[in-house]
Amino acid sequence: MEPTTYIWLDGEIVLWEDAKVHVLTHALHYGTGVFEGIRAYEAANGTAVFRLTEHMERLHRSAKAYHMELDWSVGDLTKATLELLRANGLESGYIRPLVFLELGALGLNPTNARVRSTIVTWRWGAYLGEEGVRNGIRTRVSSWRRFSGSAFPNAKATGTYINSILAKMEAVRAGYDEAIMLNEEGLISEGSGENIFLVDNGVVYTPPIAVGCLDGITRNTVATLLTEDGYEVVEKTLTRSDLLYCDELFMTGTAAEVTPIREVDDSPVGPGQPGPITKRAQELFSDAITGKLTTHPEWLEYV
Ligand code: PPE
Repeated sequence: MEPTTYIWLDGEIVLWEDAKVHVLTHALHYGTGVFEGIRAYEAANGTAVFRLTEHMERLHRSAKAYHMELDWSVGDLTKATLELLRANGLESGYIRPLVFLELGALGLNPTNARVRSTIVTWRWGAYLGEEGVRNGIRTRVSSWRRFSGSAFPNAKATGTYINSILAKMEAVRAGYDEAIMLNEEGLISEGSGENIFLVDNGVVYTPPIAVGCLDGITRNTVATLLTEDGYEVVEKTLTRSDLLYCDELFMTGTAAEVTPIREVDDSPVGPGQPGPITKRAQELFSDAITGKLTTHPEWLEYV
């Protein structure tokens, strides 16, 4: 990762190398942090952050799930993000807000731990590779189940990502690009850091949030754009065999954007290359993030 000059830390803009924490930070020991992933793009009228307010609202919801009291409102955090992007002179990039428990408590009762907040920005290219975005990625169904009943699956908490990391490492070590995770009941949930969509006979499907996948903002964006473009988009529980017999599959996420899946468990998806609806989703998404699409001006917050 290429460092930028500044980091926002508890209300101040500090130098990148000065944003440090103590080794007794509660979050290091027990994973007590909540975070977001956001992207800024070069849009029609300059640099704009995509659905910034909604990401910061989700950060607040994640914090609530773990009883973390934030010192900063959604408005404070959006303002801080825009200031930081300006300070770093980034015309596009990835934004990582993180709220975590620091000193004041060790052991499993974090009541007295100080809540700290930071925002970091840096340049981050295609999450699953440029090649993956163009031609699709190779995936396997993970032997690890996406937890759904043992923590809040819809809160982006750092500790729970150990589950996704196991799935990602297993997939990559076996030579695949990404894992597809089933929930504890064996239904399709999502990727290690992406939601999943399936196309069958011209209809677009994605698992409902109730299976335990993240309420993805890109998921919502793509479902909205495809619906407005005339496609039928349906939330439906999906099984492993649906992956095998469908026409198209793709993943969505802030980092992954819209990435086609060309293979599941060594079987090609459809003809083994990105299908027309996947490509349409990529096109619509690209128009939305760059401001070419005029129907959702509320999604872009300009720096
Ligand atoms: N599911 C999971 C488990 C997930 O982590 C993400 C985002 C999504 C779905 C998609 O959500 P959204 O970004 O709101 O569309 N994963 C973030 C972190 C990736 C990472 O490696 O860290 C991201 O895409 O920024």
